[in-house]
Amino acid sequence: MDEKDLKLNETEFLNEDICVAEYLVYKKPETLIDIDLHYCPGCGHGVVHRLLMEVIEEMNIVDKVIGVAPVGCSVFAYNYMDIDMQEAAHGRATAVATGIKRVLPDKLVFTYQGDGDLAAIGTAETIHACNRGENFLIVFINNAVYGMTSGQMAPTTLPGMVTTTTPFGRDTSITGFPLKISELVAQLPGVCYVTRTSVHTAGNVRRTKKAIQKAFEYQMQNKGTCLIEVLSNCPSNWKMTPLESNKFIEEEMIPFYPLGDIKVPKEEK
Ligand SMILES: Cc1ncc(C[n+]2csc(CCOP(=O)(O)OP(=O)(O)O)c2C)c(N)n1
Ligand code: SF4
Ligand SMILES: [Mg+2]
Repeated sequence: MDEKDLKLNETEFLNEDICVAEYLVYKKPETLIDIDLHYCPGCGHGVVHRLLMEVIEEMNIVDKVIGVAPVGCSVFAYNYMDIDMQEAAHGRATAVATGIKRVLPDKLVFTYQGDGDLAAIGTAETIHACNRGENFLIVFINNAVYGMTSGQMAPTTLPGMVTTTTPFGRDTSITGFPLKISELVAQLPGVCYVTRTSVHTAGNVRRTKKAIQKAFEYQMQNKGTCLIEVLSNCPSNWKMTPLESNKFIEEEMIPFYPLGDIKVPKEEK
């Protein structure tokens, strides 16, 4: 762009002049289907959907990828992602992914699961798939509640956190402590990569994208199970504005669920 182009004089430089292909620096991935998402404003699910589709397109693996959708707010993930997708019963995504990956080992498989799906009803499937070292990626969306069913306590709900089933705050003497799934599965020898990211700031969105890319690379190298936990906003059930929900992640969730790599492949240490 030369100086003349940069002159933002309304009469000379209309919007149509800016919106030309040669100035394009960002576009929506084609595999992110162009329909309205049903997610609430400020929800983290849509951001993670976009990142997955960006990575899959950039890595040129659109025809190789199979996703497994969960039950939860992202139950319709297959309506938004223009790739091969399979729905699983609540909590059973890693069992379904095991079958798919074993029958079609050349495919790149990922599950997409909320904390209720993965860490409550699906705890057994998750732990055993990780313990078997199944060679696929688990994308774990931790918003600390059962979002879809109106915000009940999940195993990941923070101590003292108010939910519809813990109206006085989560009392750990009654309900136990939040399950740190990432730290748990990182102990298992079949698991190669575990990291915790978030989508509440631009920098963390970029780090989440990088983690997804790395996990697909490890899967191509048959390294075992990868799990990416994403701390994700649920403004509706947290009864917050989207901005307040970003602050909640920063000030309440991250101190309890610290961001960063929990396990990386041996040769990268
Ligand atoms: C077998 C079964 N049990 C319970 C439900 C009800 N149910 C639907 S979604 C959900 C929780 C989803 O929470 P989470 O996985 O955290 O996803 P989020 O909506 O927060 O993204 C529950 C309990 C169900 N659909 N099927
Ligand atoms: S209820 Fe929460 S998780 Fe579900 S779409 Fe709304 S913000 Fe997202
Ligand atoms: Mg949830």
